[in-house]
Amino acid sequence: MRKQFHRTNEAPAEDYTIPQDWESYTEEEHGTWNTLYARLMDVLPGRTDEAFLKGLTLLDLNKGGIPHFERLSDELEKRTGWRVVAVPGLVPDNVFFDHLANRRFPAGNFIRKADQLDYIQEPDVFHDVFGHVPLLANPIFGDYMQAYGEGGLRSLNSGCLKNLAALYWYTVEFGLIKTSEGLRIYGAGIVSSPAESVFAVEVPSPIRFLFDTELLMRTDYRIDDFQQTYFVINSYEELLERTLNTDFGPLYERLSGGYDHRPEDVLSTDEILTHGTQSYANKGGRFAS
Ligand code: HBI
Ligand code: FE
Repeated sequence: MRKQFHRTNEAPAEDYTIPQDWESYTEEEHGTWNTLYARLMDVLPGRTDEAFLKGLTLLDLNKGGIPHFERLSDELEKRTGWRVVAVPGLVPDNVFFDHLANRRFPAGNFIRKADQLDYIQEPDVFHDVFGHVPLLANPIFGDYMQAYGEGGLRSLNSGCLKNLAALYWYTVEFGLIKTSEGLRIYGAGIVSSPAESVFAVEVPSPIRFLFDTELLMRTDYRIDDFQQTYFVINSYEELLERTLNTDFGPLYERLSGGYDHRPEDVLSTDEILTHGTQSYANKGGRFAS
């Protein structure tokens, strides 16, 4: 049995890293990875960005079973300098930012139980590795993730961490990208969910805004259901440039440190790709009878 570090009183290492302990994954746990992988591959082609699919293949994440972090990291490091380190679950913000700023992606080493394939509270190895790691093989996206970590470290005492968390949420986790082939997914929270992968690009319910750093950082989000709002970038270059060129000092002064824009609100000045009927959320979402 895998040790559940976060359920013990054991003191964590300062950087919260633990051994992945790859040898102790059971056949059933590798099977869970394979089941989730196969379900996603039924829906992702044609809905997710090519850069994501390219990363999956480049890094051999399609070879079956839970990846070995050291071997995966050696491959990834050759391309963009990123490595994957194992952590027991969510880590404190300062620790998380420090890892990203140093091109280490912290990934949960445990995998969800076979009877909870669709909903998990803490990011597991499938979400973290399948969802996040392929795009770290993309040089521009890799730079964006490092810049986010550096921005996070600089913002620790700003009182605006909620706003910065929204930036991560609406890009790294739930971002959409416009391509010559149409709207595509790149956010890890979407690509690791078969149902939201269809919802995010095809269903008329959610609003899809063009990327706007300030609006995005003012916008609240839900963590327990499909998003009511997505933000769409034109390219990873745009995402990186806009983030690097934003002066967060004055921005934080304008933001209240909280959210003053609800995800379902559409302002007349906003640049909108689809207005969103909100029919899904209005019917009660995931909890509809
Ligand atoms: N820890 N392991 C892990 N993974 C995350 O995505 C994560 C975290 N700690 C903090 C955190 N995310 C967020 O608060 C950041 O987006 C700000
Ligand atoms: Fe994530």
